This record gives sequence, C-alpha cells and structure tokens, in this order.
Amino acid sequence: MRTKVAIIGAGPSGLLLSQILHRAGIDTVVLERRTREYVLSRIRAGVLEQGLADMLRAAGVGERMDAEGQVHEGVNLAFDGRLERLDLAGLTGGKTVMVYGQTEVTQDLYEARDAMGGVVIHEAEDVTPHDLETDRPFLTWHRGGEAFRVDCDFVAACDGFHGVGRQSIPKDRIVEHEKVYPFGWLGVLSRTKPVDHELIYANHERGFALCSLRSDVLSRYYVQVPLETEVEEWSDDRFWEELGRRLPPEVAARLETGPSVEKSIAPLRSFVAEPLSHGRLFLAGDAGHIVPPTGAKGLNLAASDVHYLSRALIAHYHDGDENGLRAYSEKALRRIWKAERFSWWMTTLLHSFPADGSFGHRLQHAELDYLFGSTAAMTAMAENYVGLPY
Ligand code: FAS
Ligand code: PHB
Repeated sequence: MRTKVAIIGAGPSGLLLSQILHRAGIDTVVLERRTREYVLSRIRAGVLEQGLADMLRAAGVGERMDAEGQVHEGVNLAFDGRLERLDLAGLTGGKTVMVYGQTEVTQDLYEARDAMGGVVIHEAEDVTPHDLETDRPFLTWHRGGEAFRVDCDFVAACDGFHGVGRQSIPKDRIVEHEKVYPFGWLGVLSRTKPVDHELIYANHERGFALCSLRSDVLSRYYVQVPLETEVEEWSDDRFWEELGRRLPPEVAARLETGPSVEKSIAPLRSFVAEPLSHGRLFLAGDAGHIVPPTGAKGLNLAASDVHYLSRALIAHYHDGDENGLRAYSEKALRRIWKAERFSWWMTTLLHSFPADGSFGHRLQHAELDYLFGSTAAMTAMAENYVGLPY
C-alpha cells in the first residue's frame, strides 16, 4: 500500500487532517487502533472556538453543527456568593463560541470521510513508524493476525497523549514540559435540562465545578475531585448533592437531576513536547500537547495544529514549497504555549488548592473581584476564551 500522508489516530485531529488533505487532492490513510464504535463512545470536549467551527464548515463538515450547535455569546463565573457574566461577544467585537460536543464533531468527520471514500483502518495494532529520517518513511501494523505496511511521504501522528508517534522521536531530539495538577475532573452526562443556557464555572472552597451542556435536553457537569478518586465512589445522588453545594443557591435551586448516562474521571495536566516534528513525522493535537480542560482549549489546539500542518502539506504538494513544513513546529508552538498559559491561569484561578490554604483561596477571590471590576482584565480573558488568532 502507498499513500502521500499516513495518519496515526482517528480522533478529531486525524480525521480533520485527512478530510482537508483529501479535499485538496492529497491522499491519506488513517490508522486507528480502536473500533469506530469505541472512538465515538468517548465523551470529551464541548466548546468549539470560531476557528475550529470555520475549519469544519470549510471542510464541508459544518452543516449539523450549524443546525444543532449553540452559539454562546457569554460565559459565567460563580465565586464568593456572586454570579458574574463575561460578555464574550461584547468584549471581543462580536466573537462567540460554538457549544457542540466533540463526539458529534467526530461523528460528522467520520461521515464526511465515508462520503469521500476516505481510508480509515480500525483495530490497527502495533502501528510502528519506520525510516522517519529518510524521504521514504513507512508504517507497519498488525490486524487480525496479519502484518501490513503503508509507504508514504509523511507521517502525521494524531494519536493522542498515549500514542506511538511522540514515542518514536529519539529521546535526545525532544524536550517534554509537564505540570500535573493535584486533582481530576469527575464528569457526568445526563439527559436533563441544563441548569443555564450558558456555561457556569464555579470557584468554591469545596472545589471547582462546571455546568455545561450538549443541547437543551443533554447536560454535562463536572466537579473537581482528588487525584486518587475512583468513579465507583460517586453515586449519582452523591454527585448531584456535591454539585449543588458548589453552585450559587439560586442556581442550585433550579438544578434538574437525573440518572447519569456517562460518568468518568479525567486527570488534569499541562504538557508540551518540543519540537513537534522529527524528519518526516509531524505531531498534531494531544500527541504533542495537553491542557487542563478548564479553558476548553484541548480540541481547539488540535484544530490550529491541523490548520498549520494541512496548509504546509498542501503547499508542499501543490507548489513544492517546503517553508510551511519547516516552520510548522515553531508556528504551532507559539499558539500552543499561549493556550497552555491561559488554561493554566483559569485552572489555578478556579480550582481549590488545599496546599495554598486560606491565603490562596482569598487571593483567588481578589483576582476574580478585580477581573469583574476591570474591562481590560475581562477583555483579556474573553479574547483568550473565544480563541486567539491562528
Ligand atoms: P485523541 O486522543 O482524541 O485521538 C487520538 C486517537 O488516536 C484515538 O482515537 C486513539 O485511539 C488513537 N491512537 C492512540 N494511539 C494509537 C496507536 N498507537 N495506533 C493507532 N491509533 C492510536 N478538551 C476540551 O477542550 N474539553 C474537555 O472537556 C475535554 N475533556 C477531555 C477528557 C478526556 C478523558 C480526555 C482524554 C481529553 C479531554 N479533552 C478535552 C481533550 C480532548 O478533547 C482532546 O484535546 C482531543 O481529543 C484531541 O484530539 P486528538 O488530538 O485527535 O486526540
Ligand atoms: C464540556 O462541555 O465538556 C466542557 C466545556 C467547557 C470546558 C470543559 C469542558 O472548559
């Protein structure tokens, strides 16, 4: 088998890159270790920056998002008995975010790949990159006891934090920067009416909470939990009671509870690998970086990586221009680090850090009080939340 760009991973990064390249006449093969059903069973991000929404539309994958997604012009922060609204649109000259689940984005991308006859191979085991420092790299894998190989010009590692792509870069050619937070997020998806039509991020002494949504009848909630927490420790009743205790009383009073249809715990970490390329291998999405989900940047950073990488590959194939590929890592990392900073800032502002004691909690309240008393501070938060330019 031969292709131009071999892509490892059929998450949003891999599928979006494959879709954009295919529409530019550049053939790809996507190798995914899980089944399509498994990939589509994962509940992850919920907020799309305008940049990602525009990329999906340009790639012919925005129709259902525009029909079913919700455009949000503001987001709310609860702290110290207050509920304050950040006017995203008013502070950024009309920019907004699209609330539409990553699961739906992935479903839409899969259907678009199907429609174009895109090659996505599932249950590909032991995917292994070879000869990355030559101009004839290739991937091998196993499936159903058989061995396979695809020869290519480039390898795009869109295989997430635990993927094989980053591991294929020699240790002396890559630097990893990491910060692990002393807590995780327990998330619940429930077929209940969302507590508000916009998101609510809550700073509470018992811990962080987030009220989000997927539609008018599907809610997504999170509470901060200690790192060693097992999801089995949390019954639905316990979750709803704790969430209610962390929200302002007027919000908790209208909380509609119901059975969880999904319940999981995600650890929080900040992580960046540098550089994002090695020979003919390019890292995109979670394969190269991780942010705590507080700033809703994970999926959106994957999008800007794919934006830069797809344009560079198209320039290579259409114009013989290598500048984009040479500059990919540096260009992507500039935007990545700004999102890492913002995600770290929102995480440290809104979560409970017991080690910081009452002084730390009062500092958080002082910063939040300052934030909502300063147009400059609110503008800074709003422009980062809606997404910095590509
Ligand atoms: P993904 O991890 O989505 O996809 C990588 C794909 O590669 C997977 O399908 C995997 O099976 C496959 N793969 C891995 N290794 C492979 C191998 N060796 N061979 C073949 N295939 C391989 N972001 C937010 O903005 N908000 C959130 O609330 C949020 N919640 C999250 C919760 C969890 C549990 C996780 C893990 C992430 C969350 N994120 C969130 C971040 C998430 O949305 C990612 O940013 C997004 O999935 C990135 O997409 P990809 O880069 O495609 O990586
Ligand atoms: C979500 O809806 O899953 C979501 C929204 C905003 C975040 C994180 C997660 O910051």
